[in-house]
Amino acid sequence: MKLFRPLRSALWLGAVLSPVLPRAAADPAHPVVGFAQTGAESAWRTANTESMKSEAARRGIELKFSDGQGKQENQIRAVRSFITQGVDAIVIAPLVETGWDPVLREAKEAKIPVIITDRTIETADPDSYVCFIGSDFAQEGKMAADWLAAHHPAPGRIVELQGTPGSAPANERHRAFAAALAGYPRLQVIDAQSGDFRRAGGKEVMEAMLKKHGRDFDIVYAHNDDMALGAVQAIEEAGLKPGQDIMIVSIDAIREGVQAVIDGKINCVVECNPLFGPAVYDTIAKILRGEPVPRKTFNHDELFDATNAARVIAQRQY
Ligand code: GYE
Repeated sequence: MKLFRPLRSALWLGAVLSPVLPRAAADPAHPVVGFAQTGAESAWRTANTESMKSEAARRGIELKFSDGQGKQENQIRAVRSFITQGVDAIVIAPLVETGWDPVLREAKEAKIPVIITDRTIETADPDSYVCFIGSDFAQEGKMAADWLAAHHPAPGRIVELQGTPGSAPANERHRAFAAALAGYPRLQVIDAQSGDFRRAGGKEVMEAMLKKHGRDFDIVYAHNDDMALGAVQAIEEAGLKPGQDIMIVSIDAIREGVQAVIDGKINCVVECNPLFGPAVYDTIAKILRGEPVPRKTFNHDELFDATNAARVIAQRQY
């Protein structure tokens, strides 16, 4: 099995035509694109922003970028301003799953196609956006649980560091992990709290968990590497050995996460690839040419532990 495969090997589900007809003025190769980003909470997010910006520059695409600073209302305001400015396409990385319908309706009325990237949404009108490009968070949660079951033979007590409440990755990574764990009754989640996908959040929550539970847990499941790296700090400051006294599994596989696996401080990272700038702009070009696009494109994500982390670190692009 090849251990690192680029984004090209994405999985496509179904094909759709844009529910709105592209406007005649749009140049499919050089469109004006508005991108409403969630914020800058993690290294994953920084890599995602960089992929969107650098690929736009490389292709001569005018990108209007908005950093939502972790607030949905900022993102909604940005989308409204993209509509007013008459961009050719709008890309949203939605902070949370719900609450998008009114602004999506406005984009549809303005005949501007919307691409949802990174995080999925719940909507009453499936035609309110054209397609989704991102990772399969349920699959990632299941991979984390299956890895733990295979590598933690004794009964295990887990603390779960959750992502931003209401966000698709926090919801799905929690749900799928819990569902998979039901098949491994010796592994049990004893407590869970959100660290908001931030390193400082992961550290604070882990300090509180160590104070509350002492040595009564021996596994940490973190919804992202930044929180896991924050937890590593808290565990070390408590005089314990992360990766040994407490097994740590997390998601993203940023370079620092993979390095922590090599250093033995994190035991396993499940990959979540943020580099989908090229896929997003290819998709926009197709939409603007009136061609069908896949309704959902999932990145192919790998898993790295002590058996393969050293082999892949040099190729990590984020
Ligand atoms: O895992 C986390 C980030 O939505 C997949 O958001 C993304 C998540 C990613 O802050 O690090």
